[in-house]
Amino acid sequence: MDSSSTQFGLAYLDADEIGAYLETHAGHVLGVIGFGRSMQMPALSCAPLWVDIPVLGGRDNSFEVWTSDSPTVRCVRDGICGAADEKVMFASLTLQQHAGESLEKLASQAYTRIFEYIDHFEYRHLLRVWHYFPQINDDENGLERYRGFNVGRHGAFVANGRSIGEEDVPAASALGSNSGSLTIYFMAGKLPGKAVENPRQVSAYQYPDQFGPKSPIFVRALSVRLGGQDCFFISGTASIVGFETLHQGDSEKQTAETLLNIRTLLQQGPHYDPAQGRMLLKVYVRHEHDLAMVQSRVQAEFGKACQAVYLHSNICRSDLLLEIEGAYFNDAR
Ligand code: 3EB
Repeated sequence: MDSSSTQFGLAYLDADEIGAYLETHAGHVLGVIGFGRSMQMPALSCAPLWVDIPVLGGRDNSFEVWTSDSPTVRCVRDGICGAADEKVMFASLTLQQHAGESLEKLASQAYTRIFEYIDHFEYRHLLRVWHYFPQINDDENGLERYRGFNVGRHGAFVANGRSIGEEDVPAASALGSNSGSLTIYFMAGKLPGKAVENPRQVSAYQYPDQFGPKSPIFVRALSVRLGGQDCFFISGTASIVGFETLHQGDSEKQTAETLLNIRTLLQQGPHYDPAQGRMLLKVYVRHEHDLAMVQSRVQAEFGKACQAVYLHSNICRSDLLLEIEGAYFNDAR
């Protein structure tokens, strides 16, 4: 494949594939994120981003690579490095949490910087955001860290005059890492995407306050046309119906419920066709011993053509045993 045939989209790659892939797609790369054990990376236009979450299934690491069908340009400002084509930008930031500083404050600072960055380059619409930070379920100043994170994110949306509703809220994931600080990467568009909610679930930004003083801000999925394809970004999806966790302590039932939620979301999306397109999943399991069961159910649901990466990670509610995020690309139209 030469770079002129690069598609817009995503690949999950092994360590022995990444070098050649980046060469083939030189000039078209939007972003590269490594999971698992860090290793020497080929030269990239931004420093390599590592997330300390172990990769399951016998691999040491895995690479998430976003590419564009068009040439990309580097965008650097205020410590945020990214790349953009004419429609979307992809960038990341890592914030250190210093002693005496709350995750809430860090989350608020991170989002304020993201808003400034995307506004400056005029890709004002957040489409997809990934968040990783350690001790996600631990207490910090009397509040679970994930809930503190939500307070900070919410505060930044309000302080920056961003509306909280279907308009301009991104699809997202928030997972625990083993070390590091707050790591966020994101995709933003010149034009907004179309939010897709799950009729089986209350919108996350309308969660009642039993899940924290401020609700999370993400939509369940987002559909956007990029690179001549319909792209469907599925947020981290778990065994939640309404706003409650179902099947506490039962990973098999949680897996079935999660897959039903994803199936439901795909049915809301405008252009899902199981016989066409490409499906990629990141599957986060809290307990390694659930891997084989989850793998077989995911394969039964999506078939072998679906590319899935399995990661060992804490989920943002302590009673959730797994969470699955996805991206589906269809160029049939
Ligand atoms: C949930 O449905 C599970 O806080 O950005 C999934 C995706 C979840 C994104 C976020 C949280 C987030 O509430 C948790």
